[in-house]
Amino acid sequence: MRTIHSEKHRLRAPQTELSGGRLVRPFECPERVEHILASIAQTGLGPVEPPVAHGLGPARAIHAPDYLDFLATVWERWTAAGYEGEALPTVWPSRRMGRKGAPKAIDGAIGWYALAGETAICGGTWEAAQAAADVAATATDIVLGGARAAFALCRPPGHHAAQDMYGGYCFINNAAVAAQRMRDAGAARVAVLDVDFHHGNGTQAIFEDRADVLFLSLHGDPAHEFPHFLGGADETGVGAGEGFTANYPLPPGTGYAAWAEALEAALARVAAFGADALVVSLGVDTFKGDPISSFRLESADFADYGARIARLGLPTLFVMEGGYAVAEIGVNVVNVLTGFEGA
Ligand code: OKP
Ligand code: ZN
Repeated sequence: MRTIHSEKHRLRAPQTELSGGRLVRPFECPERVEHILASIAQTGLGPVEPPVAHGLGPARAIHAPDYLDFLATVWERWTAAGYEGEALPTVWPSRRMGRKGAPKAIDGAIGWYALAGETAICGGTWEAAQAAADVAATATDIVLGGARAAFALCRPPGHHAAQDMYGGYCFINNAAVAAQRMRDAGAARVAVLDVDFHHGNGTQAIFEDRADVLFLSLHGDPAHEFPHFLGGADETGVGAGEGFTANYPLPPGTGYAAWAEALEAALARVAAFGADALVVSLGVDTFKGDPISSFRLESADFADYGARIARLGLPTLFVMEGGYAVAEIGVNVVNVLTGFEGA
């Protein structure tokens, strides 16, 4: 399997994450990618290639223009305001404040576009996010060109980013870029299967009112876990998209037997939908050793579920999302990909 990867991910190197009332070193860190590359090399998964630059077209196909303008300028505006720390929101258009639209001041604008407050923006974030979208678009084209599968080693991740919201470490929704690109290239029906521990709220928001993209997510129940405000089993799609969103919230402590049962239900939905292609939002924070998650998958389970996904027989793009047990992230990711290839 070919992997697409950009060294520009290193430009996203924030020093801070707001966690439990402290500023800590971010869980979503550059070394994650180095461990994945080492495991790819060690197992001989296949070549690792740089992306083709696509400009902003693929991101514009799913994100609002004002949001992309905000991402392009937020760091400059933050530093111009005289702030010395990394950019974090402190105020939001919350439930009792009905303003529609970003205010002028950067303090207000950042709260307008943030869906959560843990994710610090630093210089280089925008360039890295654009490179991750290029990675997704380039790997999509490999699958559209007839490959059985490809791996988009995106960083920063994307599945929490909505049309005009960033957060949960995500800025451009790389999986949504891929799914939309498949549609635009003529795939009539695309399924996005999100196996990251966290609900893919951004991907759901982008596609919830559409019948051409089926979104499915297995995740920690939002009653207990981030992103807290989306991901319930009762969310099944909106308007023309009714019936094309499927959530499988699972309780804290879920192990592989229960997780795999939910996966089989989701895979049956993908097959019934008649998808022409599959995008997998691949987060390995379901691992038992993950520092911010609560599922209990073992490394061997990742290979098992990679094989189960392969049995759909669909052209498949894997898009990297989360996974914060850094020492094991490479083995867990590559186990999914080799499990898929060996099926
Ligand atoms: C990004 B991705 C846990 C707080 C969680 C944010 C998690 C973002 C996950 N106490 N904070 O889906 O892996
Ligand atoms: Zn996650």
